[in-house]
Amino acid sequence: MAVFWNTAGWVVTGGRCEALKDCMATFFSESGTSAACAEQESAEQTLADVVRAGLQLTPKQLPPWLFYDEAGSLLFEEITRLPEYYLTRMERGILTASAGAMIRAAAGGMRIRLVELGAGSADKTRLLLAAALAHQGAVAYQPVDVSETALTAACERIAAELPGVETEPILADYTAGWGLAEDLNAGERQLLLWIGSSVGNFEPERAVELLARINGTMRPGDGLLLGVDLAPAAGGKSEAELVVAYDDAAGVTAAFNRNVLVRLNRELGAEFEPEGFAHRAEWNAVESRMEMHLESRAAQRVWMDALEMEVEFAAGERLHTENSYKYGLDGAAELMARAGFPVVNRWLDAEGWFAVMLGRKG
Ligand code: AVJ
Repeated sequence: MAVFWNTAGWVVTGGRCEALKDCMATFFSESGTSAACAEQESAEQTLADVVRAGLQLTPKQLPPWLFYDEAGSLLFEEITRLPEYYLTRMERGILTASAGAMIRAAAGGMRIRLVELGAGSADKTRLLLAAALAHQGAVAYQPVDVSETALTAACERIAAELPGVETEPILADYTAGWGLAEDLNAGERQLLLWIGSSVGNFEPERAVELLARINGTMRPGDGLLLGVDLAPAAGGKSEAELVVAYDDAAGVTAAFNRNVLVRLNRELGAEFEPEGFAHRAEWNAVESRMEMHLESRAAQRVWMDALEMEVEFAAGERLHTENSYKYGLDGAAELMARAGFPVVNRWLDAEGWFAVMLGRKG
Protein backbone atom coordinates (compact mmCIF):
# COMPACT_ATOMS: atom_id res chain seq x y z
CA MET A 1 0.00 0.00 0.00
CA ALA A 2 1.37 3.42 -0.90
CA VAL A 3 1.58 6.26 1.60
CA PHE A 4 1.24 9.90 0.66
CA TRP A 5 1.88 13.12 2.49
CA ASN A 6 -0.60 15.79 1.54
CA THR A 7 -0.16 19.55 1.74
CA ALA A 8 -1.63 19.67 5.23
CA GLY A 9 0.91 17.12 6.44
CA TRP A 10 -1.57 14.29 6.89
CA VAL A 11 -0.64 10.82 5.90
CA VAL A 12 -3.15 9.34 3.51
CA THR A 13 -3.09 5.69 2.69
CA GLY A 14 -4.79 3.85 -0.11
CA GLY A 15 -8.08 2.09 0.46
CA ARG A 16 -10.79 0.28 -1.43
CA CYS A 17 -13.84 1.98 -3.00
CA GLU A 18 -15.77 1.25 0.17
CA ALA A 19 -13.21 2.95 2.39
CA LEU A 20 -13.52 6.13 0.38
CA LYS A 21 -17.27 6.10 0.58
CA ASP A 22 -17.10 5.60 4.34
CA CYS A 23 -14.84 8.58 4.60
CA MET A 24 -17.23 10.78 2.65
CA ALA A 25 -20.12 9.74 4.86
CA THR A 26 -18.06 10.54 7.94
CA PHE A 27 -17.04 13.87 6.55
CA PHE A 28 -20.50 15.04 5.65
CA SER A 29 -22.05 13.97 8.93
CA GLU A 30 -19.14 15.66 10.74
CA SER A 31 -18.74 12.81 13.16
CA GLY A 32 -15.41 11.08 13.58
CA THR A 33 -12.28 11.69 11.57
CA SER A 34 -10.04 9.42 9.60
CA ALA A 35 -6.81 10.63 8.04
CA ALA A 36 -8.41 11.15 4.64
CA CYS A 37 -11.37 12.99 6.16
CA ALA A 38 -9.12 15.20 8.25
CA GLU A 39 -7.44 16.21 5.01
CA GLN A 40 -10.78 17.42 3.69
CA GLU A 41 -11.42 19.55 6.76
CA SER A 42 -8.08 21.32 6.50
CA ALA A 43 -8.63 21.83 2.77
CA GLU A 44 -10.67 24.94 3.50
CA GLN A 45 -7.72 26.57 5.21
CA THR A 46 -5.52 25.64 2.29
CA LEU A 47 -7.98 27.12 -0.19
CA ALA A 48 -8.16 30.41 1.72
CA ASP A 49 -4.36 30.65 1.92
CA VAL A 50 -3.87 29.83 -1.72
CA VAL A 51 -6.48 32.37 -2.87
CA ARG A 52 -5.21 35.13 -0.58
CA ALA A 53 -1.64 34.63 -1.81
CA GLY A 54 -2.62 34.41 -5.49
CA LEU A 55 -4.78 37.53 -5.48
CA GLN A 56 -2.00 39.54 -3.86
CA LEU A 57 0.44 38.73 -6.69
CA THR A 58 1.02 41.06 -9.62
CA PRO A 59 -0.32 39.96 -12.02
CA LYS A 60 -3.02 38.15 -10.03
CA GLN A 61 -3.02 34.40 -10.46
CA LEU A 62 -4.65 31.25 -9.14
CA PRO A 63 -3.49 27.63 -9.48
CA PRO A 64 -5.40 25.51 -12.05
CA TRP A 65 -6.30 22.74 -9.59
CA LEU A 66 -8.93 25.18 -8.24
CA PHE A 67 -11.02 24.44 -11.35
CA TYR A 68 -11.83 20.95 -10.18
CA ASP A 69 -14.65 21.17 -7.69
CA GLU A 70 -17.63 19.01 -8.54
CA ALA A 71 -19.09 21.43 -11.10
CA GLY A 72 -15.65 22.08 -12.57
CA SER A 73 -14.94 18.37 -12.94
CA LEU A 74 -18.23 17.99 -14.83
CA LEU A 75 -17.39 20.98 -17.03
CA PHE A 76 -14.01 19.45 -17.79
CA GLU A 77 -15.71 16.18 -18.79
CA GLU A 78 -17.87 18.28 -21.11
CA ILE A 79 -14.75 19.94 -22.55
CA THR A 80 -13.33 16.53 -23.41
CA ARG A 81 -16.37 15.93 -25.66
CA LEU A 82 -16.15 19.26 -27.52
CA PRO A 83 -15.33 19.12 -31.24
CA GLU A 84 -12.54 21.71 -30.73
CA TYR A 85 -10.88 19.88 -27.82
CA TYR A 86 -8.85 17.37 -29.84
CA LEU A 87 -6.61 16.29 -26.91
CA THR A 88 -8.83 13.66 -25.30
CA ARG A 89 -10.06 12.29 -28.63
CA MET A 90 -6.58 11.92 -30.03
CA GLU A 91 -5.10 10.40 -26.92
CA ARG A 92 -7.99 7.94 -26.74
CA GLY A 93 -7.34 7.03 -30.40
CA ILE A 94 -3.68 6.39 -29.66
CA LEU A 95 -4.52 4.27 -26.61
CA THR A 96 -7.21 2.36 -28.51
CA ALA A 97 -4.71 1.49 -31.21
CA SER A 98 -1.71 0.76 -29.01
CA ALA A 99 -2.63 0.00 -25.38
CA GLY A 100 -1.55 -3.62 -25.83
CA ALA A 101 1.82 -2.62 -27.25
CA MET A 102 2.29 -0.07 -24.47
CA ILE A 103 1.61 -2.59 -21.72
CA ARG A 104 3.85 -5.21 -23.34
CA ALA A 105 6.68 -2.70 -23.79
CA ALA A 106 6.37 -1.48 -20.21
CA ALA A 107 6.12 -4.99 -18.75
CA GLY A 108 9.04 -6.43 -20.71
CA GLY A 109 7.90 -9.97 -20.03
CA MET A 110 7.18 -9.34 -16.35
CA ARG A 111 3.95 -8.63 -14.49
CA ILE A 112 2.96 -5.01 -14.21
CA ARG A 113 1.01 -2.79 -11.81
CA LEU A 114 -0.33 0.67 -12.57
CA VAL A 115 -0.29 3.91 -10.59
CA GLU A 116 -2.06 6.92 -12.09
CA LEU A 117 -1.52 10.59 -11.25
CA GLY A 118 -4.71 12.64 -11.36
CA ALA A 119 -6.83 9.72 -12.50
CA GLY A 120 -10.09 11.70 -12.66
CA SER A 121 -12.79 9.57 -14.29
CA ALA A 122 -10.10 7.09 -15.46
CA ASP A 123 -12.05 6.81 -18.69
CA LYS A 124 -9.09 6.40 -21.08
CA THR A 125 -7.19 4.42 -18.46
CA ARG A 126 -9.67 1.59 -18.88
CA LEU A 127 -8.08 0.88 -22.27
CA LEU A 128 -4.75 0.28 -20.53
CA LEU A 129 -6.36 -1.71 -17.73
CA ALA A 130 -8.08 -3.97 -20.26
CA ALA A 131 -4.74 -4.45 -22.04
CA ALA A 132 -3.07 -5.28 -18.72
CA LEU A 133 -5.77 -7.86 -17.98
CA ALA A 134 -5.18 -9.44 -21.38
CA HIS A 135 -1.45 -9.42 -20.64
CA GLN A 136 -1.52 -11.05 -17.22
CA GLY A 137 -5.03 -11.93 -16.07
CA ALA A 138 -5.29 -9.58 -13.07
CA VAL A 139 -3.79 -6.20 -12.33
CA ALA A 140 -3.34 -3.85 -9.38
CA TYR A 141 -4.28 -0.24 -10.06
CA GLN A 142 -3.77 2.78 -7.79
CA PRO A 143 -5.54 5.92 -9.02
CA VAL A 144 -4.40 9.03 -7.15
CA ASP A 145 -6.71 12.05 -7.20
CA VAL A 146 -7.85 14.97 -5.05
CA SER A 147 -11.50 14.44 -5.99
CA GLU A 148 -13.40 11.90 -3.92
CA THR A 149 -16.32 11.97 -6.32
CA ALA A 150 -14.09 11.19 -9.29
CA LEU A 151 -12.24 8.40 -7.45
CA THR A 152 -15.39 6.75 -6.24
CA ALA A 153 -17.02 6.89 -9.68
CA ALA A 154 -13.87 5.55 -11.37
CA CYS A 155 -13.60 2.79 -8.81
CA GLU A 156 -17.20 1.66 -9.20
CA ARG A 157 -17.11 1.73 -12.96
CA ILE A 158 -13.92 -0.33 -13.07
CA ALA A 159 -15.34 -2.84 -10.59
CA ALA A 160 -18.41 -3.24 -12.81
CA GLU A 161 -16.68 -3.37 -16.18
CA LEU A 162 -13.24 -4.81 -15.48
CA PRO A 163 -13.37 -7.40 -12.74
CA GLY A 164 -9.81 -8.59 -12.33
CA VAL A 165 -8.59 -5.04 -11.76
CA GLU A 166 -7.78 -4.58 -8.10
CA THR A 167 -8.34 -0.87 -7.52
CA GLU A 168 -6.74 0.85 -4.56
CA PRO A 169 -7.87 4.49 -4.74
CA ILE A 170 -5.71 7.10 -3.06
CA LEU A 171 -7.24 10.41 -2.07
CA ALA A 172 -4.27 12.74 -2.20
CA ASP A 173 -2.62 15.69 -3.87
CA TYR A 174 0.12 13.97 -5.81
CA THR A 175 2.23 17.13 -5.97
CA ALA A 176 2.62 17.13 -2.20
CA GLY A 177 4.38 13.88 -1.57
CA TRP A 178 5.06 10.37 -2.56
CA GLY A 179 5.74 7.20 -0.67
CA LEU A 180 7.10 3.84 -1.60
CA ALA A 181 4.73 1.11 -2.58
CA GLU A 182 5.47 -1.36 0.18
CA ASP A 183 3.90 -4.49 -1.16
CA LEU A 184 5.72 -4.78 -4.49
CA ASN A 185 6.45 -8.30 -5.54
CA ALA A 186 9.80 -9.23 -6.96
CA GLY A 187 9.41 -9.75 -10.69
CA GLU A 188 6.73 -7.07 -10.90
CA ARG A 189 7.15 -3.71 -12.57
CA GLN A 190 5.37 -0.47 -11.78
CA LEU A 191 4.07 1.71 -14.56
CA LEU A 192 3.34 5.30 -13.60
CA LEU A 193 0.59 6.80 -15.76
CA TRP A 194 0.45 10.54 -16.27
CA ILE A 195 -1.79 10.92 -19.26
CA GLY A 196 -4.26 13.53 -20.50
CA SER A 197 -1.52 16.15 -20.97
CA SER A 198 -1.78 17.03 -17.27
CA VAL A 199 1.99 17.57 -17.25
CA GLY A 200 1.18 20.73 -19.21
CA ASN A 201 -0.16 22.42 -16.07
CA PHE A 202 3.31 22.37 -14.50
CA GLU A 203 6.27 24.62 -15.16
CA PRO A 204 8.73 22.31 -16.98
CA GLU A 205 11.18 22.53 -14.07
CA ARG A 206 8.46 21.59 -11.56
CA ALA A 207 7.38 18.67 -13.75
CA VAL A 208 10.96 17.34 -13.81
CA GLU A 209 11.20 17.81 -10.06
CA LEU A 210 7.96 15.94 -9.37
CA LEU A 211 8.79 13.07 -11.73
CA ALA A 212 12.35 12.81 -10.41
CA ARG A 213 11.02 12.60 -6.85
CA ILE A 214 8.67 9.77 -7.82
CA ASN A 215 11.44 8.14 -9.87
CA GLY A 216 13.50 7.99 -6.67
CA THR A 217 10.88 5.71 -5.10
CA MET A 218 10.77 3.37 -8.11
CA ARG A 219 12.99 0.50 -9.18
CA PRO A 220 15.10 0.02 -12.29
CA GLY A 221 12.84 -1.25 -15.08
CA ASP A 222 9.79 0.65 -13.80
CA GLY A 223 8.19 2.95 -16.33
CA LEU A 224 6.45 6.25 -16.97
CA LEU A 225 3.73 6.59 -19.60
CA LEU A 226 3.32 10.30 -20.36
CA GLY A 227 0.57 11.87 -22.50
CA VAL A 228 1.94 14.95 -24.24
CA ASP A 229 0.06 17.58 -26.25
CA LEU A 230 2.50 18.65 -28.94
CA ALA A 231 3.32 22.30 -29.65
CA PRO A 232 2.12 23.83 -32.94
CA ALA A 233 4.59 22.96 -35.69
CA ALA A 234 4.88 22.77 -39.46
CA GLY A 235 3.12 19.56 -40.50
CA GLY A 236 1.30 19.37 -37.13
CA LYS A 237 -1.43 21.52 -35.63
CA SER A 238 -1.62 25.24 -36.31
CA GLU A 239 -1.68 27.88 -33.62
CA ALA A 240 -5.33 28.60 -34.48
CA GLU A 241 -6.32 24.95 -34.06
CA LEU A 242 -4.67 24.96 -30.66
CA VAL A 243 -6.29 28.20 -29.48
CA VAL A 244 -9.88 27.16 -30.34
CA ALA A 245 -9.40 24.04 -28.19
CA TYR A 246 -9.28 26.47 -25.26
CA ASP A 247 -11.90 28.91 -26.58
CA ASP A 248 -14.73 26.76 -27.93
CA ALA A 249 -17.77 28.09 -29.74
CA ALA A 250 -20.24 26.72 -27.18
CA GLY A 251 -18.49 28.58 -24.35
CA VAL A 252 -17.89 25.51 -22.19
CA THR A 253 -14.25 26.41 -21.56
CA ALA A 254 -15.31 29.96 -20.67
CA ALA A 255 -17.75 28.51 -18.11
CA PHE A 256 -14.99 26.20 -16.82
CA ASN A 257 -12.69 29.20 -16.40
CA ARG A 258 -15.35 31.33 -14.66
CA ASN A 259 -16.33 28.41 -12.45
CA VAL A 260 -13.30 29.20 -10.32
CA LEU A 261 -15.07 32.43 -9.32
CA VAL A 262 -18.31 30.57 -8.62
CA ARG A 263 -16.30 28.26 -6.39
CA LEU A 264 -14.73 31.15 -4.47
CA ASN A 265 -18.20 32.64 -4.00
CA ARG A 266 -19.49 29.40 -2.50
CA GLU A 267 -16.48 28.26 -0.52
CA LEU A 268 -15.02 31.55 0.63
CA GLY A 269 -18.10 33.74 0.73
CA ALA A 270 -16.71 35.84 -2.13
CA GLU A 271 -18.97 38.13 -4.15
CA PHE A 272 -17.60 37.76 -7.67
CA GLU A 273 -19.93 38.47 -10.58
CA PRO A 274 -18.61 35.79 -12.97
CA GLU A 275 -20.02 37.52 -16.06
CA GLY A 276 -18.04 40.60 -15.09
CA PHE A 277 -14.96 38.75 -16.35
CA ALA A 278 -14.19 37.80 -19.95
CA HIS A 279 -12.63 34.45 -20.81
CA ARG A 280 -9.26 34.85 -22.55
CA ALA A 281 -7.27 31.99 -24.08
CA GLU A 282 -3.92 32.83 -25.69
CA TRP A 283 -0.90 31.05 -27.09
CA ASN A 284 2.36 32.24 -25.53
CA ALA A 285 4.96 31.23 -28.11
CA VAL A 286 7.91 32.35 -25.99
CA GLU A 287 6.97 30.05 -23.12
CA SER A 288 5.38 27.43 -25.42
CA ARG A 289 2.16 27.40 -23.45
CA MET A 290 -1.56 28.08 -23.71
CA GLU A 291 -2.71 30.55 -21.10
CA MET A 292 -6.16 31.15 -19.70
CA HIS A 293 -7.08 34.39 -17.99
CA LEU A 294 -10.19 36.06 -16.60
CA GLU A 295 -10.24 39.68 -17.69
CA SER A 296 -12.18 42.20 -15.65
CA ARG A 297 -14.65 43.99 -17.94
CA ALA A 298 -14.68 47.08 -15.71
CA ALA A 299 -13.01 48.51 -12.63
CA GLN A 300 -14.44 46.61 -9.68
CA ARG A 301 -13.92 45.65 -6.06
CA VAL A 302 -14.86 42.21 -4.78
CA TRP A 303 -15.37 41.31 -1.13
CA MET A 304 -14.28 37.88 0.11
CA ASP A 305 -15.87 37.13 3.43
CA ALA A 306 -13.75 34.19 4.57
CA LEU A 307 -10.59 36.18 3.82
CA GLU A 308 -11.98 39.42 5.25
CA MET A 309 -10.38 41.00 2.24
CA GLU A 310 -11.45 43.15 -0.67
CA VAL A 311 -9.73 42.60 -3.99
CA GLU A 312 -9.57 45.35 -6.56
CA PHE A 313 -9.50 44.95 -10.35
CA ALA A 314 -8.77 47.71 -12.85
CA ALA A 315 -10.75 47.63 -16.12
CA GLY A 316 -9.00 45.11 -18.38
CA GLU A 317 -6.93 43.68 -15.52
CA ARG A 318 -6.36 39.94 -15.75
CA LEU A 319 -6.45 37.07 -13.34
CA HIS A 320 -4.18 34.30 -14.71
CA THR A 321 -5.90 30.96 -14.11
CA GLU A 322 -3.98 28.35 -16.11
CA ASN A 323 -0.86 27.49 -18.07
CA SER A 324 -0.89 24.51 -20.38
CA TYR A 325 2.63 23.86 -21.64
CA LYS A 326 3.09 22.20 -25.03
CA TYR A 327 6.22 20.30 -26.02
CA GLY A 328 8.03 19.18 -29.12
CA LEU A 329 8.96 15.49 -29.26
CA ASP A 330 12.56 16.33 -28.37
CA GLY A 331 11.54 18.62 -25.52
CA ALA A 332 9.26 15.95 -24.04
CA ALA A 333 12.01 13.32 -24.33
CA GLU A 334 14.45 15.68 -22.65
CA LEU A 335 12.05 16.32 -19.77
CA MET A 336 11.57 12.59 -19.24
CA ALA A 337 15.29 11.83 -19.41
CA ARG A 338 16.06 14.56 -16.89
CA ALA A 339 13.51 13.00 -14.53
CA GLY A 340 15.23 9.62 -14.83
CA PHE A 341 12.88 8.05 -17.38
CA PRO A 342 14.73 7.98 -20.74
CA VAL A 343 12.27 7.37 -23.58
CA VAL A 344 12.12 3.84 -24.97
CA ASN A 345 8.96 4.04 -27.14
CA ARG A 346 6.48 6.59 -28.37
CA TRP A 347 3.10 6.51 -30.11
CA LEU A 348 1.54 9.39 -32.07
CA ASP A 349 -1.74 10.05 -33.85
CA ALA A 350 -1.61 10.17 -37.66
CA GLU A 351 -1.50 13.97 -37.76
CA GLY A 352 1.26 14.33 -35.17
CA TRP A 353 -0.79 16.41 -32.73
CA PHE A 354 -0.45 14.27 -29.61
CA ALA A 355 2.09 11.77 -28.29
CA VAL A 356 2.10 9.06 -25.64
CA MET A 357 5.67 8.36 -24.58
CA LEU A 358 7.11 5.51 -22.56
CA GLY A 359 10.18 6.10 -20.45
CA ARG A 360 12.03 3.56 -18.34
CA LYS A 361 14.12 3.95 -15.24
CA GLY A 362 17.59 2.54 -15.97
C1 AVJ B 1 -6.58 18.74 -17.83
C2 AVJ B 1 -4.70 20.20 -17.80
C3 AVJ B 1 -4.95 18.64 -19.57
O1 AVJ B 1 -4.70 21.92 -20.13
O2 AVJ B 1 -5.86 21.01 -21.71
C4 AVJ B 1 -8.93 22.15 -20.63
C5 AVJ B 1 -7.31 21.48 -18.73
N1 AVJ B 1 -8.02 23.75 -19.52
N2 AVJ B 1 -9.37 23.31 -21.12
C6 AVJ B 1 -5.62 21.21 -20.52
C7 AVJ B 1 -8.07 22.42 -19.61
C8 AVJ B 1 -8.83 24.28 -20.45
C9 AVJ B 1 -6.49 20.50 -19.51
N3 AVJ B 1 -5.69 19.55 -18.66
